[in-house]
Amino acid sequence: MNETICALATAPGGALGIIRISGVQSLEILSKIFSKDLTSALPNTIHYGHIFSSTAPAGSPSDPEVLDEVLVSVFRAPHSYTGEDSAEISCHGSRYILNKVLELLVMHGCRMAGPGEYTMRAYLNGKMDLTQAEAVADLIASSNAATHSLAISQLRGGISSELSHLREKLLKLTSLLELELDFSDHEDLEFADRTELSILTKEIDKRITTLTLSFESGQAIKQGIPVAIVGKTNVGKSTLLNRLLHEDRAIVSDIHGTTRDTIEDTIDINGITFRFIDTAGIRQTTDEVEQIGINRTYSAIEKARIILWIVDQEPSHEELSKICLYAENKKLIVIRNKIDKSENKPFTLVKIPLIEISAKHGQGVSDLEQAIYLAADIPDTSDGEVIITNARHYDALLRAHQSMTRVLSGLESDLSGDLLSEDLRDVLSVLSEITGAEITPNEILGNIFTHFCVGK
Ligand SMILES: Nc1nc2c(ncn2[C@@H]2O[C@H](COP(=O)(O)OP(=O)(O)OP(=O)(O)O)[C@@H](O)[C@H]2O)c(=O)[nH]1
Ligand SMILES: [Mg+2]
Repeated sequence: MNETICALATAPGGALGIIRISGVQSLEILSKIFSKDLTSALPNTIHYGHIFSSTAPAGSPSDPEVLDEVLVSVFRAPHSYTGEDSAEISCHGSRYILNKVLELLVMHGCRMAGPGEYTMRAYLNGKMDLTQAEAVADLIASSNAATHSLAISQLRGGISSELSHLREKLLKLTSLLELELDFSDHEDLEFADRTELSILTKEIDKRITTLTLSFESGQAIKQGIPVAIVGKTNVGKSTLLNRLLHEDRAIVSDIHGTTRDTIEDTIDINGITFRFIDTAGIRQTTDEVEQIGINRTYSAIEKARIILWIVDQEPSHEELSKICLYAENKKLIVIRNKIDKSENKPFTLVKIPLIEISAKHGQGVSDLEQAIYLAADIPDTSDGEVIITNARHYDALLRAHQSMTRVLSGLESDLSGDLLSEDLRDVLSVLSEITGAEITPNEILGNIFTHFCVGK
């Protein structure tokens, strides 16, 4: 933390490159290679000047030792990203220039920053908590509206404030229990009765459980929601995949059993990434390779969140019950394909959404996309709903839930208050672990920040 660090913050290849410096000596070191003395520069100011490649900057801008014309933004502690004195040099994007500037900074006393070191300093200097620091990495990695919205809401303290509400309630519960412990020999004092404590415990645990359950949606949003396209051979599964992707990704033919292996690709619908998996058509076969493909169809069904079951005629009673069996606990959409063919007769289904399309010619496909989007059932973060996307948070919340379950059964079996408050203290400490409010071991910090890019 005492060292001044530097790194390239932008990806190579652009017209400009930004080099970040942070630490007590930032402005002193920078002044040694810049045409102006910045040691007393005001906070949040921008300075135009030159970077000199020689150690002793000589006078005029036309000096042959000028390396680049740059803009330097100056930030002062504590009002900077890291909370330290820092600067950003906007250079021209040449690899040579950027490497040379970094070399000069290191020569004058900077150290090259490790991955995520700026954000780690921001956390250690109290500029943000751990969940917000993690959100920075998610924000940089966000690739669509949904992942962006999750990262922004976490960065703006969505999870932190949710956890602080929980913390308040837990403290209330702990204090009620401890009151009982401290004054249990005063018979004339009245304490909150245990039913009341159970109600409060259940309320807290319910919230924790909702958060842990949201992890599945969080993961799905981050990795793309898996959608399996299944059905008998030749019903048009691959044609639909190609239609959704707007490209000839899978081989289409009127030979039954064309698709042997699963084929996967992603598209965004209304800002959410869906991972479509085209599968081998299901039928009885003696072909060994085809059978392997069909087995893969079943495992794709298992992993999917949404199942698009395609038919090109009314499914038999037997097929329908098979469909319902496989789609148990999943969102199911039955698709009647090839509506452009006159021999393909309409039918209705009870309680199962049915969409009619022509994968070949495009009719009904945008309705299908909307149905898929709705089936994803993604909670809306814009109205403050918190979704857990991080495995570290999920793991901690699961532990919190386990402790709360122990508290609840302890309350119901009249366990003594001191044993109960021990579990409650565990929950409080788990919540602090998520936000990093308690001292976080270096190993965990290392784990979190190594996944960052250098320069952030
Ligand atoms: N008329 C019409 N033909 C279609 C439509 N969709 C698919 N087809 C045709 O149906 C045949 C089978 O299409 P595929 O997409 O290969 O079917 P599949 O379900 O992937 O078949 P398998 O991979 O063998 O399981 C092809 O000849 C397609 O051109 C449609 O909407 N209308
Ligand atoms: Mg196919």
